[in-house]
Amino acid sequence: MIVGVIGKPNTGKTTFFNASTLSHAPVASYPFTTINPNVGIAYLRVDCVCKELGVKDNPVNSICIDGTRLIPVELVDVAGLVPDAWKGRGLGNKFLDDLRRADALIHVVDASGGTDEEGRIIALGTHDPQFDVDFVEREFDLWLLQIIKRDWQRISRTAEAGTQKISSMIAERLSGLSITEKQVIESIDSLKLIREKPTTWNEDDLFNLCRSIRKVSKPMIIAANKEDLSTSAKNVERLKAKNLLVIPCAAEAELLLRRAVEKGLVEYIPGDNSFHILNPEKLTLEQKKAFDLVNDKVFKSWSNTGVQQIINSAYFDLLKSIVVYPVEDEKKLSDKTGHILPDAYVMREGSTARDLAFKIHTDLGEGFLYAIDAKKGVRLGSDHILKDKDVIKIVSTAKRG
Ligand SMILES: Nc1nc2c(ncn2[C@@H]2O[C@H](COP(=O)(O)OP(=O)(O)OP(=O)(O)O)[C@@H](O)[C@H]2O)c(=O)[nH]1
Ligand SMILES: [Mg+2]
Repeated sequence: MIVGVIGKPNTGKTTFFNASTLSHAPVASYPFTTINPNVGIAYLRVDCVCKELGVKDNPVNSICIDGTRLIPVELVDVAGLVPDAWKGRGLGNKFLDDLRRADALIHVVDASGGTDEEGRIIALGTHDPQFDVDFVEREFDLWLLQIIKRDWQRISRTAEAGTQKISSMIAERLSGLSITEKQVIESIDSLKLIREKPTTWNEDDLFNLCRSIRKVSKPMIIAANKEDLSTSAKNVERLKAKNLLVIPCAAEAELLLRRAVEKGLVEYIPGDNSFHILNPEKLTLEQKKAFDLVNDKVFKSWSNTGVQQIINSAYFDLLKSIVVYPVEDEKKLSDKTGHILPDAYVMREGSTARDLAFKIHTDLGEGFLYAIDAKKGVRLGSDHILKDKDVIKIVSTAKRG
């Protein structure tokens, strides 16, 4: 699973990316700072099972801080897009190509209304961020439409002649975009388009189809960024009234805190509702001012920076993920070398015990015999559907380690 960061230029996409992945990709107050995609590791924040099991863990693939588990997930930051990007304006549809692999999108908007639709700085509060939400979605839809329309006449006729299904031909054209035929069928049916008669689908039908495919295959959360600015609160309310999932954030504040943690200046776990300065007397005046500002404009007004909440929401609300803890010794809850609760895996809801085995290692999946639910001490079959916070041992004919 991978989540992409999308939006017009200069909204803070790279700042959001750097804050969540602790990367150092270039950030600047002008459009098109990012050209090539940045791929990095962000973390999901969850309550670790170590608490409920009453054990002291020592994770390998993830981090546990006092019962808060941070689990690595992939995030990709791409170039900004401008109206008509699908036709090649700005950096063209390169950004869309860079998002091919994304399973869900975080749409970073400038909630302060201080940048125009091309990302140029304008007076605060003068641009409507809802305009950006609409145009970015439309660009995505038009880009899909362009792909489907390339040889629409031919494929719609082929489908009507009965040689091949329209859903499979559309899915084929969108393959490599993490879009499945099932999602295409779901979209066709939801619009009540007649699958056997694609030549009767008009331009609007095709556009709506693309919109629907985008919605099911690339679910989106709106990150209403720059919450620290005075004009943002009003816009956040307006965005929330019109869109399904909106979470306000302050990417810059999160970045400042994460860097401060790196330097040992503050105690802060991403997603916390406050931060703690370790040695206030050692701060420079400038640092003190910056922390005061973050406290006032972010924590006091919004309770958190929103960045962690958005990443969690992308994985849990949009992608419906669960977290599973594989172990090799179901009694000690450890791996072979004695690490307690070594790994935490993020999986889609509905994943089975066998899926987990394959995720750990192909050999383990192929030699799968059964699994053990370490919490209950019971055997599970290959098709057993896993739950969030399951601790599982896989028993397989494959020898590991
Ligand atoms: N006030 C405020 N400014 C922010 C915040 N996040 C980012 N910015 C500023 O917004 C500007 C653009 O940031 P970038 O992260 O480069 O934006 P981008 O969306 O990646 O831009 P492109 O790569 O050009 O598309 C910079 O001046 C950032 O400092 C925030 O939370 N609050
Ligand atoms: Mg950027």
